[in-house]
Amino acid sequence: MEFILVDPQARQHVALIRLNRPKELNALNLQLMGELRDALRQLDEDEQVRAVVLTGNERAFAAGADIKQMAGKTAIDMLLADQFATWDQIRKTRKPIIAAVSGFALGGGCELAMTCDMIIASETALFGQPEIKIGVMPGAGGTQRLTRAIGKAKAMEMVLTGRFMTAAEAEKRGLINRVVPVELYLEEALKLAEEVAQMSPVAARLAKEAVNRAFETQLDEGLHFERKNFYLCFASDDQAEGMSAFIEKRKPRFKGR
Ligand code: DAK
Repeated sequence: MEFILVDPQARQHVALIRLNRPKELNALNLQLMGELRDALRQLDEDEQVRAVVLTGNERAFAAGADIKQMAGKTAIDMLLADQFATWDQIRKTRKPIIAAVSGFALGGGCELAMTCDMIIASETALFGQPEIKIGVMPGAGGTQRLTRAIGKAKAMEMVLTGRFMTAAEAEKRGLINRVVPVELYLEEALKLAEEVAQMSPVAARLAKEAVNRAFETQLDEGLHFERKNFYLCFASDDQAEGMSAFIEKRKPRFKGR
C-alpha cells in the first residue's frame, strides 16, 4: 500500500486506516481508492475487526478526487476505469466505519466521509462539494447524501456555489456526529469505534444494514427489512449471551456468532 496506512488492531477490535498523500492533501487518485477498497475488503473479512476508523491528517481528510489525474480524461476513459465499482465496493463494507475528519473534506473527500456510517470532526474541518468551480458536479453520491443529510436548500447552495461548511454548522445540520478540539478528533473517533466494537458484531452488521435501508426504501418496506433482521438476531449466540448477561448482571462476551 503506497497511499494508505492500515493498522488492523489500533485498539481492541478496531482498525485504523489513514489516507496518506499529505502533499496533495490526500487527493483521491485511482490507486489510493483501489488500496482503500482492498484494505476495507480485508478488514471486513477479518473476524478480529469489529469497527473501522478512516482518517486523513490534521490539514486534510481529503481534498477530493485527484484533479490532475482527472483533467485529461474523456467520458469513455472514466467509464472504462470503472471507478464507481470501487466506490460501490467501499459502500458495501459491512462493518461500521467512522470517519475522523480534520481540515478539508471536499468533493470526493466529503463524499467519502458521507459514505462512512458516522463522522467525528475536528473544529477545523471544512466540508464542501466544490466541483462546480472546476466545471463539473459531484459524482460519488454528493448530491444525494448531502441533500438527505442537510436538506435541499443548504445542499443546493453548497453544490451550486461550492461554498464550504464549517464543522460547527455541519454538526448543527446533522451531517456529522460531533465536533471536538483538533487534538482530540482521532481519539474521539477511536473511542466511538471501541464502543461499537464492544457490541455484538452480528447485531451491528444487521443494524447497519437496516439503518442504511431507511435511505433506500419506503417506510413499509424498511420496516419489513428491519423485522427480518431483528428475527435474524435471534439466530445468533450473541443474542443468547447478551440477554443472559443482562439477567445475570454481568458484561456480555460477544463472539460474533
Ligand atoms: N487534486 C489534486 N491535487 C490537489 C487537490 C485535488 N483535489 N487538492 C489539492 N491538491 C494539491 C494542490 O495542487 C497542491 O499541489 P502542488 O501545487 O503543491 O503540487 C497541494 O495539493 C496543496 O494544495 P494548495 O496549495 O491548493 O493548498 P491551499 O491550502 O492553498 O488550498 C484547497 C487548499 C483544498 C482549498 C485547494 O487545494 C483546493 O481547492 N483543492 C481542490 C478542491 C476541489 O475542487 N475538490 C473537488 C475535486 S473534484 C468519481 C468519484 C468522485 C469524484 C469524481 C468522480 N467517480 C466514482 C467517477 C470526485 C470529484 C472531485 O472531488
